[in-house]
Amino acid sequence: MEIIEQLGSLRDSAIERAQAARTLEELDTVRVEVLGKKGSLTAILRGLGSLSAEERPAVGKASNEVRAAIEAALAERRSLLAEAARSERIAAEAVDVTLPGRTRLPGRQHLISQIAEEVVDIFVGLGYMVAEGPEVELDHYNFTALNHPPTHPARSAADTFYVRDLSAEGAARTGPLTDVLLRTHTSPVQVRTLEKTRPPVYVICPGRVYRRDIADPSHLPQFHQIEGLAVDEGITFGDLKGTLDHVCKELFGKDRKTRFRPHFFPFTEPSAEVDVSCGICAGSGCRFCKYTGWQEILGCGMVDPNVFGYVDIDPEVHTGFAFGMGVERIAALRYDIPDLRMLVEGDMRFLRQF
Ligand code: 2NM
Repeated sequence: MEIIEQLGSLRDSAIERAQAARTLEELDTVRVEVLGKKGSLTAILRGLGSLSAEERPAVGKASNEVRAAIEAALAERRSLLAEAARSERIAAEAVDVTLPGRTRLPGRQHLISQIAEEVVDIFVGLGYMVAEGPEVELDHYNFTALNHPPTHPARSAADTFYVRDLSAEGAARTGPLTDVLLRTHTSPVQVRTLEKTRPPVYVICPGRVYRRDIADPSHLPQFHQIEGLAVDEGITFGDLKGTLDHVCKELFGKDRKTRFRPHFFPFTEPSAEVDVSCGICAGSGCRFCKYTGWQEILGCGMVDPNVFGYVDIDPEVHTGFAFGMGVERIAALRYDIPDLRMLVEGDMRFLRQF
């Protein structure tokens, strides 16, 4: 009987296709094409209606057997492919718990910020206020009001970064292009403070400053300073010495001594540089202090009466002392850092030591 033969070859080809399917998707395509509503088995069964009553039972039985055989082949292949897909997924998701983990270093404050904060905290402990001001500054606050004569070498374009205003108003402006600059110290913040606050004034000014230097082991064109100022009735050089000696002992240790050497600054008179006894040899001389027993750490002096004149303070009533220190320099002395450039290179192998 022709239809029985058709069913047999359909079964054989369907089973062969099922066994050849490489994925569950391919297998499902086989199922739909054979057993689905528009499938090839379904098409043959539709022809059943035209058979005689004698033929029908045998053909019906045969078609049920064919369907069962194809479904069995599909199920067998399906469980095989499902198991293979599962093993593949497990292999892909496998975690080797014996691999070393990725270390993530915690973030930290930069050494310069740590030291600046420490110095500021010492002065806050003495009752000083903290003041900040612009890094782009006027010549008036950076030099003139700080008693720098018009010809002072620090005012030259070789030492100071001058700022040109490239806007339309700036281009339209007449007059010298030398009145806006990047501040070379934080003293202008103190002048601004004296301009808007009457004594007594006790103020500490940390901040970034700029000088036109080539970076080398002891210079950076951008660095950090902390300057301080005390203005009150009856402030003396003794107050200056006592304050700075205390600060040096807080910063470097109680066993340290200080000495004040005469110096010159335009904004103070008299002026001095302060040395602290060497922390390595305690003053007997070693290579760290270049065999002097001392390390220079800051500059200071009594505020020049000319500076008071610019901010309308009567030097017969008020006197004051001021000082300034470089934060990078303090860091270098304290941790024996041989080259200030190491502080700005961002190499974590260096920075994470602190
Ligand atoms: C220094 C050394 C000596 C200083 C002076 C003033 C001001 F504003 F009062 F005139 N501020 N800072 C000063 C004095 C700074 O740095 C080495």
